[in-house]
Amino acid sequence: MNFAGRMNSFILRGDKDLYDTIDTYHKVPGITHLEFNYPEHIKKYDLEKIKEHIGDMKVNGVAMRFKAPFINGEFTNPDEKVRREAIDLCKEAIDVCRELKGEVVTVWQAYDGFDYPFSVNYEEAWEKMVSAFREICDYAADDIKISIEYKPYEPRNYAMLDGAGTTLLMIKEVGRENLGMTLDICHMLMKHDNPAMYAAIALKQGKLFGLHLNDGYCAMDSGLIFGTVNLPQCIELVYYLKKYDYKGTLFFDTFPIRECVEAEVSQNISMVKKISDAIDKIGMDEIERIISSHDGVEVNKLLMNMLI
Ligand SMILES: [Mn+2]
Repeated sequence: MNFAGRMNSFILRGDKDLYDTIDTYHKVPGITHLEFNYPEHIKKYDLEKIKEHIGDMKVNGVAMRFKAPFINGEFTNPDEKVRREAIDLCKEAIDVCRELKGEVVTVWQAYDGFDYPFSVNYEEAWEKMVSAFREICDYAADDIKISIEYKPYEPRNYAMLDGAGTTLLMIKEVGRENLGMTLDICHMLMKHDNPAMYAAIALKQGKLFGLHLNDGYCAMDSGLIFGTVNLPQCIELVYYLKKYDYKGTLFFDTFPIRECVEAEVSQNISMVKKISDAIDKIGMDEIERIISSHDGVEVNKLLMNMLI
């Protein structure tokens, strides 16, 4: 399995910069890939020096972090000049992703949303997103994937791409092979989207381009250790990853603020592996049989067997 940890888990603690963080991830057992925020982790640093520190580690990709000039929207910004800057920033991220030998640019549109009724022309905003994604996907051509990470709200009260269904609709309308979806469990829980259900649908369509593993209590983007709150749903998600033999990188989008970061990352890896082992012990065929029984009691027995 491929695993990546979050750079900011170390950087935001204040005692490590990006280079130290890369060096530290080299030493965390199980971590195979690195993932960078753009422009956040790249512009302040030297790209050649970053590559030196990456060494023999693999890079999964680059994730867009839109800040100050985009607070009124990225691809839906009413100011065409700002909208253009957002698209160009994605193209820069694609260049950096290529340079670092990454595979996917993740796009979280923090500000393409709204706060007040009557403050956005929804049809026009939708069209602006479709055309922006087409341009970005065409620039990425066939060597880089573009993956939409939806989040239902925060920092806006409403996001335009607010759920898995809306995101899949956007992907379908854009109609580009290299456009897919990144599912973040906390974001899904905030929307009341069941992680396994949309992972299964996206996997079936070949559109699951990224996974952000974490856990939480639904109301906020909690960023807790995978499987610590909604364990049955997390087990169900891993079952579908195994069913479709998912080969992508599992990125832990968690926020160890009080915990030892290395220990927290290791615990996430250990949780995924333990769940995977528990599934193997029962067997995929047996789980499939229980699913097809549509029997809540049988399902509960399955969970109990997994936990013993
Ligand atoms: Mn995420």
